[in-house]
Amino acid sequence: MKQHIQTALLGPYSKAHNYLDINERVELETSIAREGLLFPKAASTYFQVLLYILLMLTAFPVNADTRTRKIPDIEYHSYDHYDFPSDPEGEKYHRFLATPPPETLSYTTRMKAIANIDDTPKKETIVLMVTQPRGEWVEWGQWNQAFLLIVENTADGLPKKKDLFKLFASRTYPWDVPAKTIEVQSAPFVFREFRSAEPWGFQRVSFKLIDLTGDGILDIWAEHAYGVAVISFQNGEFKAVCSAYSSTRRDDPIEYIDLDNDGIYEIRIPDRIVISGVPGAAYPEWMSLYKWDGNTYVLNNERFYADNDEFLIGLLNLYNHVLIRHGRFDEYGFYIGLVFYYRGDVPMARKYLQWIAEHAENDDYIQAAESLLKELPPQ
Ligand SMILES: [Ca+2]
Ligand SMILES: [Ca+2]
Repeated sequence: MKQHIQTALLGPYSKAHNYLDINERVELETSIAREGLLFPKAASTYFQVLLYILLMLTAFPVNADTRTRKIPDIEYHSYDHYDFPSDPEGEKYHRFLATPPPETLSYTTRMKAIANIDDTPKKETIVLMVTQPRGEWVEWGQWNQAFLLIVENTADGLPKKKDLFKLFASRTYPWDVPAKTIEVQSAPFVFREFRSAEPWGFQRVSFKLIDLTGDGILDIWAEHAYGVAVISFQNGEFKAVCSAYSSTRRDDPIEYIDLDNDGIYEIRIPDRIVISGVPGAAYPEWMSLYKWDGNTYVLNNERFYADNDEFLIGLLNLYNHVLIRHGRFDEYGFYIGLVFYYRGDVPMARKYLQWIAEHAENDDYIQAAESLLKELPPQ
């Protein structure tokens, strides 16, 4: 919550954006809290009080950055839930998906936006579509795969395709839509198998347009409960520049945030360290921080972990606790080694990572530790 409050006070969002973001966070977090995943009952009142404080804070103007950012001209349109399975106006975009889905599925248009997102003077229309199961038993909102379409609007009123992306899929599907696939993976050093029931039960999948890269051209931030994908117009084409899956049991939202107030956003993707084979072990949050390198988003975890004593102390405490009780510490040990690596503490990084390389049970940690050890300067 501390980070949220900081974001609310210092964040780069315009007031309108801030309000939207916070609302979305509240929606996501209250749904998580309701499920009792993060907050036991005793903590819920405390949680609510913090939410009220947060909402009050966001009611005040945020001046930090609005003076330099132009408010972009964007028109959003959401399709009505009750027009299930689809709205005829939204259906006109389904032809770009070309392939009819299997009989058990249908295409639904979720939302669109009209704004200029490339180097042509005209505005583009950006459309988010999903496949969803058919049938009376299906709840509105269940979906299997998402597609993002970018079209230009021609003089004769017929939209013309500029690009089409497969965004998120709850598994690999057999039908062949002529689209670029964004291979969404867990962030580096997060070795959680991405699993999901099919179809996804959570309803929300959406996008917003914001200039993340600071070049004056709006980028596409597409998000759902399990992950994010960012599409940016670069060197004459639309490209995926950042994407990751994350755990829905994270404490913090996936978010973009301008940490140094230079007009270029960093991206923070929190996840959970899963501890296997140790009953009752705490699953700490692991943050992956990305920065824009002028071309794409690259991992910049040094920025997050190098001076983060609090995180390291927390992890060391968990490590000691598990070590005493269970004699097992593979995952904590790996991440402690990794934090020392980011802090530039070579002897400590080597000590922990060497142990993992030689003794850990999970091959993912062994391989990652070995590759990190090679990056360290020779002894
Ligand atoms: Ca344009
Ligand atoms: Ca941009």
